[in-house]
Amino acid sequence: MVSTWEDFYAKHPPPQDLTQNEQALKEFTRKHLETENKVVLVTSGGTTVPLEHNTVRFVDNFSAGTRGSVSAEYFLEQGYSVIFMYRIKSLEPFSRHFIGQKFLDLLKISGNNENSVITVLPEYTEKVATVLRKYREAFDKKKLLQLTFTTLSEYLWLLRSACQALAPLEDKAILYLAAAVSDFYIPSNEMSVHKISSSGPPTISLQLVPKILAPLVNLWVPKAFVVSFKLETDESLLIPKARTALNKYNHNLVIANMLQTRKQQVIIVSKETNYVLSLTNEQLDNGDEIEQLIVKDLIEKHIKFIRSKPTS
Ligand code: PAZ
Repeated sequence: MVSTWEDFYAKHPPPQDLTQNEQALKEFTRKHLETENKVVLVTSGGTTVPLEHNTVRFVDNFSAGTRGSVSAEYFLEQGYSVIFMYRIKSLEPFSRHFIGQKFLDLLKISGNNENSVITVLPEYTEKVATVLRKYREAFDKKKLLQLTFTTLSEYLWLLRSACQALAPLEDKAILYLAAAVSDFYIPSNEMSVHKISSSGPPTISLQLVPKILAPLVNLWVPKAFVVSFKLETDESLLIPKARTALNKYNHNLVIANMLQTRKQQVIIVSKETNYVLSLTNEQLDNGDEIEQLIVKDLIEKHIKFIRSKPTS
């Protein structure tokens, strides 16, 4: 059974930090509305689907948040302001360059136990400085707002609030929906309250998540430039499914990618055409990022989209 999106919101309470996030969204979009900046909402990382209210176990997915965090940096570089809505502990713009042990490998310690001095190794200083400058500029100029979600329900609540905040920007807003959002969930009223007992095999029944692109495109941000992503593992389904989504929701673009090759190749699917953006193996080895090509291509389309609208 598929419930409607209205049902979903009626049956799942808003996250506790929603009011605070809505305030931050309102301030951010008000400022950019006044200065007529272009703003992109980037969603990134995967949603979880809890199996219990007191959650011990949950269904998750593979997304690391690479697509979203890398794209956010390129949008900032192109002068866009960015609302980065991401799964807690997935990759974030700027800090993604220094995750895990890599971060410690950049540092040198000298002095003694009472008087330690920590510095960045000379061979890494330029890289750290470049990233740090961009990071400081984004935050000091208030061009980047980061908001988090973990569960599917938190994602859907925050997405709706972000759309409502972006709506006044009309065609100056891009929605770049790169998060890997679960297609299945357990409705709140069917979820076990406590940790599911392991005394026998549990029967877990998942339901389909209502398709949120429909209200998003038609009701929440009807004038924005909306880009969704389509991920498949069976190549023969990729383009047909991307095109079906485009025809069904009538938004601007679908970016289609295969799980195995997503860092090297994507297919841009619009109403008129579809074409490949890709990196050669050499470019990939050099550290080039496919998101740079995606964002460049998209911004050209967004500018044409804005120009095609009658000025009021
Ligand atoms: O986060 P990541 O870089 O590991 O993966 C990116 C991606 C494959 C999740 C994204 O490009 C995408 O296709 N998102 C939509 C997935 C879907 O719901 O079809």
